[in-house]
Amino acid sequence: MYFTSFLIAESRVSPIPPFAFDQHEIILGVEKYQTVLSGNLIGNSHSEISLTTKDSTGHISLFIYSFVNGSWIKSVESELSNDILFVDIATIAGRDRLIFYENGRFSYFDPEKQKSVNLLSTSFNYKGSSSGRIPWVNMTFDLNNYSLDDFIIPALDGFSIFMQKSDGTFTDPVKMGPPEPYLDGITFDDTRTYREVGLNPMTIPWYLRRVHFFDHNLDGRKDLVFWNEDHFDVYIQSEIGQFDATAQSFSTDVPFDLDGMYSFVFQFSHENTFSLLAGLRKRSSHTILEDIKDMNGDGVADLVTHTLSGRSFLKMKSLYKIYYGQATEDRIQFMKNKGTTVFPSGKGGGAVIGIVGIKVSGCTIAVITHRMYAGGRMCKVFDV
Ligand SMILES: [Ca+2]
Ligand SMILES: [Ca+2]
Ligand SMILES: [Ca+2]
Repeated sequence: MYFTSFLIAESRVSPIPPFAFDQHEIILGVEKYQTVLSGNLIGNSHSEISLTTKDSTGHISLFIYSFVNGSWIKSVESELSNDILFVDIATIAGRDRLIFYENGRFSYFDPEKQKSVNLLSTSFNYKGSSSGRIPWVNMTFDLNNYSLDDFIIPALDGFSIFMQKSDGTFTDPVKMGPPEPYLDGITFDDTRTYREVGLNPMTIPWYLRRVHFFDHNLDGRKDLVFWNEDHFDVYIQSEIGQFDATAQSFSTDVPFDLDGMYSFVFQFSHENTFSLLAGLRKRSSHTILEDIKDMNGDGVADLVTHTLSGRSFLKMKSLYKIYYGQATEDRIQFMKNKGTTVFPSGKGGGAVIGIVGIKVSGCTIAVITHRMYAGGRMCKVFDV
């Protein structure tokens, strides 16, 4: 039936022109360290391309390329502070801005004034390298859907949330969420504890995997939710777009061992790396809280777990379970007897990139994206 639907839909689609895209080339120079990001930085009808470079003497420069009269031209060239540690693009007061972090403060670059403007100060304990390239580190998300990006800054003992006001300034931070649970853990290929490794461009996305974001109390506004050992802490979003400073808690009978895919790497620190890769060990199985999002399109968030089982770290089997969120009078419940299973075939479960729920021709399907050993990607599709 679905195949027939696709055929009907296909017959109504206008033919795609053979060359739907123009190809352009931008020469970005020869600096060894280059970071490219895109956004609507100038405020016209096209997005721009920003290039942040660092030369061999540590000088940091910013270039913005704009699309003008059919070609890309360099529209901004400016020196930036040499103390910048990482960059990002965020929506500040209605405009995309290149933002950067240095010396305990976030700033953005104003292309009209050709200078940096302070955004907020924070005692964020960044442990990334200050030499080499300038990484892209994203800690900005529009949490209340006001089209203004807010900051979630992780720390060892929770998260600091800075909400953006309409004038582009930020509220005082609200601290929320439990401490990072693996601070004394060691990954199987390291000798340092996670506490010693600290917050850097690789681990910051790991920390942020512990932030769950869905409408728990069914009032139409998404809430911030954290797994805290054996229950969830939820910080409810108010009708003015702020989050309660005090958490409510709720529990679930859905079984999982770990929260966030990153936590998987701390489960093997006592094992020999060669045995782990070659599979010369007992079979292990871990079930991870993968995500909480609406998978079947009914507007109620669903809880997705990912079980990885096997002997070799490289050949683990994946098993996804989707537990449908049940709307009660005033909140969502996740129950272990209300679910479905998605089993992607093939080995290398660790190569699974993610699972999303999308609607196609009125049906909702789960799409699992795999990273293939040849370097490409493939998707597998399941009805849910
Ligand atoms: Ca916001
Ligand atoms: Ca809510
Ligand atoms: Ca749902």
